Amino acid sequence: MSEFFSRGFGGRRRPPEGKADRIPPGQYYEAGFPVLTAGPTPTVETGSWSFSVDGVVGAARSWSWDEFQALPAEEVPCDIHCVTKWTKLDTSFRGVSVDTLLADVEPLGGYATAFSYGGYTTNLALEDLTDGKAWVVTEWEGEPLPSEHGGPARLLVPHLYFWKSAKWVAGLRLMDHDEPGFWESNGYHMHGDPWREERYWND
Ligand SMILES: Nc1nc2c(c(=O)[nH]1)N[C@H]1C(S)=C(S)[C@@H](COP(=O)(O)O)O[C@H]1N2
Ligand SMILES: [Mo]
Repeated sequence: MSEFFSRGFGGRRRPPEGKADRIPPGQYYEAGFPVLTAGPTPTVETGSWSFSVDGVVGAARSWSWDEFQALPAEEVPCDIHCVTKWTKLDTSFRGVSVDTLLADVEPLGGYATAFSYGGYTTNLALEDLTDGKAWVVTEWEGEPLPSEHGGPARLLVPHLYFWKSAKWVAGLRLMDHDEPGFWESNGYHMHGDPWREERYWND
C-alpha cells in the first residue's frame, strides 16, 4: 500500500511518518512554503503602517506599528492548508490574537471583512476570528514575516483555507451581514473549512 501510494504521489508529497491524519481530504503534503498572490506584492512600510478595527463597532480602533508591537503577542504553531491542495505542517508564526484586538471595540455584527494594502479582501464570520482561532502575525519561524508572505503583517486563520489569511492586512471591518471578498466573489466558498472541503461555491 505505502509503495503504491509513494509511486502515485512522489516522495515529496508523502507526509512524515505518523502525520498523515493531519492532511485534510484532497490535500497533499508540501515541505516548502509556496507563495500565492493574485497580483503584485505591495510595498508596505512600517513607518506608515496602521491596523484598524472599524465598521459596526461600539468604538473603532487603530494602532500604529509601534503601538501594535506593544500589544501582547504569542507564538502560534500551526498547519496551513491552501485550496490549491498543498498542506504545510508544523510551521509557526508570532503575533497578536484577534481577541486582543477586539477586546475594547464592542463588535455589533457577526461578520467581518479583512482588508489589505493592495486591495485584497476576504470575509469571515466573527466566530472564526475569536476564541483563539485567529491572529495578526508579524513573524514567521522566528524571523520578521517576509514581504512575499504578507509582511509586515498578515491575518492568520489556520483552521480555514489559507486564502482567508489576508497578507499585508490593514484591518478588520465588522459587518452585520456576510459579504464575499475577492476570492469568494470569484467562486471560492464563503466559509472555507479544509476538513469539510469547502473549496468552491457548491461544496
Ligand atoms: N493580500 C493578499 N492576501 C492573500 C492573497 C493575495 O493574493 N493577496 N492570496 C491568498 C491565498 S489564495 C493564499 S493560498 C495565501 C498564500 O499565502 P503565502 O503566499 O504566504 O503562501 O495568501 C492568501 N492571502
Ligand atoms: Mo490559495
